[in-house]
Order: sequence, then structure tokens, then C-alpha cells
Amino acid sequence: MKRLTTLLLLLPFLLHAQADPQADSAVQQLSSRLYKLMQHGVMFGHQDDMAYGVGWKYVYGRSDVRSVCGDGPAVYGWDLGHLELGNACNLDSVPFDSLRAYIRAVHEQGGINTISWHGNNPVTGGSAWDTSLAVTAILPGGGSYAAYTAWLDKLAAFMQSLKTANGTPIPVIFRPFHEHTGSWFWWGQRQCTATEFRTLWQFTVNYLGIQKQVHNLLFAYSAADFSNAEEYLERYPGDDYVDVMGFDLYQAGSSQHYQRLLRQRLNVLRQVAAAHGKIPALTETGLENIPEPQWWTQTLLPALQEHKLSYVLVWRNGRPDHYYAPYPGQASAEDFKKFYADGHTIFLKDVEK
Ligand code: BMA
Repeated sequence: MKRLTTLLLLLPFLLHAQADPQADSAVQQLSSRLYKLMQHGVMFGHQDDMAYGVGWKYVYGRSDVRSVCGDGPAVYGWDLGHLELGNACNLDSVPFDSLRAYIRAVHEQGGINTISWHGNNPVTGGSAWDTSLAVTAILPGGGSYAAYTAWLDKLAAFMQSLKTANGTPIPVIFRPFHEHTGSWFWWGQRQCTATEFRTLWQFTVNYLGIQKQVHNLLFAYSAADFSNAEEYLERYPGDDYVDVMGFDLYQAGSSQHYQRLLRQRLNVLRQVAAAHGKIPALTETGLENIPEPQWWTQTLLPALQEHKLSYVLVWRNGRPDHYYAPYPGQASAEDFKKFYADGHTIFLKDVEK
């Protein structure tokens, strides 16, 4: 009997049950691929990789990462900010129609897509960084509930439009309300209580899955600063609402300081993800403009090698003064080739195999 109870308790973990109990089989496949790939190393990811790079925009097939190492990232990040407004382009000027095409191309090549959402403040109409209080207003009974669900309707339609040429749903990792342990977005720590945040998360997951019947999503919970498991989990919406556990951490000061923090947080993440049966990922990281020539192999890689981690994603190559992956001739490009060649890192050709 005791054995049976243990088995039953372990079942969701063994089966890798998804937050969405009605998830498409494609989501289940994605989830088991993530677990399998994690046994081989860490996948490299890049935000908006195919859309633009330093000095170019919308050249189909081009990628700064590919130009440097001859291969594409395994993971591709995209953002849906301003989809909620009904705009044709996202907050970084990427047309949503192109975004849909990129997501499909990535999927057909065996790559993995992850989607964040820098949605505007639903109460004031300001940006995601407008920290005016909004969370209670958009929950059931709140004054902006109708406005928020209308936004979710648009999000649902977009997610449901992600299909292969033969109509099969494309599974993606959806990472809403990210960096919620910080207070720079309207869903941040000082902008709502832990209970309100959990309610917002659960409501959003249920609305997409139950009301809108969106079933192609894995959900990623992605914190910013935290120093221990308790802080990491303070706003955790629960095992039934999360598939991937991660955090965002950028190098702001010295590489030693960043590496120390990264090691500390990866350590906490490993324990928490294992305890909850979730997939661990470094959902955003990077050093803006990578002025340190050996950053990839001396700073980032040593910390990654110590842990089982699904993927690491660096942010977008948005401007000549705001980029996180190298381009040919960039100070860290040669080192990035070594990072690419290292047996621990996984790029597109590796996931195709
Ligand atoms: C930030 C910057 C902004 C961008 C936002 C959403 O980190 O890159 O320029 O608009 O992310 O992608």
C-alpha cells in the first residue's frame, strides 16, 4: 500500500504531466524532448534571432549567431507585447505575421520556441514598465476584467494560429509575467501581493486552457532576483500551473560577481525544479554588448556545466549599443565559436539529430 501511494505521488513527475491537463500530444512530445535533451547538455537560445541583428533587419535565413558559428540556436525567444492592442507589430517592431512564420520555421527545423509577453498596463494603457497598480483590477470582479479577457482572447487566437503546414499545433513555451520578483513591471513584487500574483497566474492559465481551449502551451515561471528557495517560491502558483522553472539574470557589474550569483541561483533552481518535477532553464541572461572577449567560455560556460539545465537564452540584438549575442568581428565572436564547439552546448544541428 505504501509503495502504491509513493508511486501515485511520483506519477505526475514520471509522466511529466503538463500544467494544461488537456495539452496536445505535441506539448507532451516537447516536454519529453526537453527532458531528454537536458541529459546531453544545455541548449543555447537567442531572442528574436531570425528577425534582426546588429546592422540588419528582416533578411530571411540570416542570424547573427549563425553568421558567427555556422549554426542556429536551438531555442528561439519571441515577444507578444502589443499583440493585446491589436497592433500589426510587437513592441520591438516585429510584425506578428513574420513572428508566426519564424515560429513555424523554427519548429520545422527541430528548434524550440519560447514566448514572453511585455503586455501593456491594462488599466492605464501605459507600457509593461508602467507600474501603476493593475492586478486586482483585471481579476474577476475588477473594473478592467473585460479589457483583460479581451486581451487574452487575442493572445489565445495567436497561440491557436501556430500550426505546421499540415495543420498540426506547434507547441511553445509561454513565459508570462516574467521577472515578477522585481518591481519594474505592473505585475511585479511591489505591484501586487503574493496571493494576487498567484491568482493572476492561475486565472490566466485557466482562461487560456478552459475558456479558450488553447492547448499548445507549456508554462514557464521565471523570477528575477531571489536568494533562496523560499524567496523563489514566494509567488509560485503551484505545480498544476507551471512546466518550466527559471530565472532571468544579467551581468551588471563584474563577471566574478555575475558568476557567483549565477552559481548560487542555479543551485537553488536545481533543487527547487527537482523537488517539483519541473524543467529548469536560465530563461534570460547576457552581458550587454559583450565587451569581455572570453565571456562565453570563462564566465557563462563554467557555471552552466555544473548543472543540468534545459536551456539558456540571451536577449535580443536590437541595436548597435544593445545586443547580447556576437556578430562576425565582434569582440567575443572567436570565444563564442569555442562555446559553440564545447560538448556541453546544444545548437540547432544538435537538436535536429
Ligand atoms: C528590453 C529591451 C527593450 C525591449 C524589451 C522587450 O530588455 O531589449 O528594448 O523593448 O526588452 O523585448
